[in-house]
Amino acid sequence: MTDKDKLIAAKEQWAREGRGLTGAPASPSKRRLPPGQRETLDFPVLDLGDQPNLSTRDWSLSVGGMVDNPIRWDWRTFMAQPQTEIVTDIHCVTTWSRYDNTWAGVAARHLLQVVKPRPTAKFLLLRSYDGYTTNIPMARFDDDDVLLAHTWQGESLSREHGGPVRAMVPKLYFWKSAKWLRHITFSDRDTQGYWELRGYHDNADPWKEERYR
Ligand SMILES: Nc1nc2c(c(=O)[nH]1)N[C@H]1C(S)=C(S)[C@@H](COP(=O)(O)O)O[C@H]1N2
Ligand SMILES: [Mo]
Repeated sequence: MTDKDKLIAAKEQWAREGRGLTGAPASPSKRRLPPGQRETLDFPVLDLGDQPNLSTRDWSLSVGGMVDNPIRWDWRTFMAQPQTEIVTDIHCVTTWSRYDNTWAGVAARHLLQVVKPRPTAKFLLLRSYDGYTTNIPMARFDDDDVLLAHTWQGESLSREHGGPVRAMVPKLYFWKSAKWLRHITFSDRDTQGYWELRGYHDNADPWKEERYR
């Protein structure tokens, strides 16, 4: 097995064992830290081991499925959209949390205004340039802190952290925040993504400890 296969196998095993699950409520003195999490000051890199090397010229985002106005944005068009800045805490299912990350990019709510999902569209599937996929309920994507981010802490998002553009869905575990974002499909049906097919939760709310199914 390669290192990458070993890491994936280990994470599948943790999902089966329910690793990280405490069942405990968040302690009131640590309201900021969801149950079973601990704060880290560095910014670990986690992915499937294949980090696409995309210049902004190679990158584009397409959005389709149950929307009235499908789009394909190249870098220039993406950057011409209204820009938003947010500060978020990151909560990774592997139990690290990182506070106060400043992100800049295009708000999910702006994207929704542009593509106009049909009322029947209740689920999103995000697809990335490394083949990664993850599903997000519409109700969680349609939030004022969800961003398609190109900047972290004032710097262009690095390749290892998902540049040129990644999703940032602060209220869900970090695996929902797809790096190297390529495509979003809206659907009336929930299609599981890479980790969801391997035992991770469809909703992924850290405050409810929705780590695994
Ligand atoms: N495209 C892509 N996005 C991804 C992943 C991946 O393998 N590929 N891994 C996810 C997981 S499991 C985590 S914890 C975070 C890690 O993001 P980071 O490397 O910036 O810390 O990215 C998520 N987004
Ligand atoms: Mo993860």
